[in-house]
Amino acid sequence: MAGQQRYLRYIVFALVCLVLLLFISSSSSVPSAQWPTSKFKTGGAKPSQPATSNQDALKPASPPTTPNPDSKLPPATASGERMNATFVTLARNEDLWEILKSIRSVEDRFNRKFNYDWVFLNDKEFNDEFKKMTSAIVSGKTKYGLIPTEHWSYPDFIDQKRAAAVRQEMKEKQIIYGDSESYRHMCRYESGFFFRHPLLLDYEWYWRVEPSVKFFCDINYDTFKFMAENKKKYSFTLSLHEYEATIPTLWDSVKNFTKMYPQHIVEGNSLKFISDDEGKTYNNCHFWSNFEIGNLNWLRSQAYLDFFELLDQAGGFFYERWGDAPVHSIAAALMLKKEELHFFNDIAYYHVPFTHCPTGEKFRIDHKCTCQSTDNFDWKGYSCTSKFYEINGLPRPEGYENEQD
Ligand SMILES: Nc1nc2c(ncn2[C@@H]2O[C@H](COP(=O)(O)OP(=O)(O)OP(=O)(O)O)[C@@H](O)[C@H]2O)c(=O)[nH]1
Ligand SMILES: [Mg+2]
Repeated sequence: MAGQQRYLRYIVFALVCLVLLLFISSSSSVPSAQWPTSKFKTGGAKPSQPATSNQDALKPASPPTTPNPDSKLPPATASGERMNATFVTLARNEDLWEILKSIRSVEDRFNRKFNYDWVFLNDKEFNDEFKKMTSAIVSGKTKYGLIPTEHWSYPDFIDQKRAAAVRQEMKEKQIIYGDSESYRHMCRYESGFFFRHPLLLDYEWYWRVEPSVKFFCDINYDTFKFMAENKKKYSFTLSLHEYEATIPTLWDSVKNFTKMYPQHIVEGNSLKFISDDEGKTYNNCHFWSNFEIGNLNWLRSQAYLDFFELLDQAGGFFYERWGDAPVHSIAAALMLKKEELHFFNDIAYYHVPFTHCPTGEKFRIDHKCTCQSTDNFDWKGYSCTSKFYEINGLPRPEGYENEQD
């Protein structure tokens, strides 16, 4: 009996020792404040896989396959002066989650280095969640503006019954947004009012951003400064042909404008971009306005205001479905000099369903692009970018043939 008890004591003692040993060995491999430091500084590629065991975590990080020399990485915040510029977004509260994706993309590729402000505009008050979430990820100041009712409602001279009948007709014809009232207010607002909002009066330059857009390449210079230094007033990344059924009489109004205000039509303009017969008809080419970097003072100029006023009086925002893209584009083509327009080939961009992905692999590698050249819309038949190259005598980039239809 005594022998058995001694035997049991030995077993208990051995078990306690084993548990103690196990405890000591596991606590010694809990990571302390002294993580192994990699030979490669931040900015260099990290090991592609997380360590699979505590043992692995203690090994020095394996060398990255494509080290990025620190000198090639843009600084977190670019030095130098800033332009008087802001991002601007028109959005509804329910656009929050899609606009956050767009902002993240803009910040990652550009604005984290420059910290420009962001103005949000809405026909209803922005709610607290919208303000909280957007201001959390914009690196500059955020401002939230309510659109005055007069800028987002029917002017007196519009026959609302006629407008409703048009919407019904367009619905039957299945014209995209043809039956939408809010879409029409949006197009009219973007055409004639956003640049007059009190929050925008403080700025000279704007960059328009919509929900659900993507930017695919690093932008390592100040695009606003580029615009100013190169005397640019309006810019684009994608261009295409407008859906004719939405603008049947737009060109008639444009012709009336050129007759009434010949002084606003500048010499050396880009008429050839928008008309193939010296102004008789519109070829439907326009810059896609969901992306724009432009000069607010130009939009606030008498020439542009006269243009908008004449179009507004013609009623086409409600009796047809004129978009702000052809309106801005026609104005830019007629009232700016050719050299004042800029194609931002280096801003790789997506808005459903089109992509601008810069032609040429070297550029895409150097700028860490994530877009696929086969998705590039520039040289496809429905784009107008070839025409822009043609009228400006620009040579098309090498390899464009492989990106045609
Ligand atoms: N506040 C407000 N913003 C709007 C309204 N309708 C559209 N917007 C905004 O106006 C811009 C253009 O609207 P979209 O719906 O994107 O129009 P679109 O680009 O022609 O069409 P999508 O292909 O749907 O993107 C976006 O920034 C929208 O968030 C509206 O009724 N109120
Ligand atoms: Mg959109």
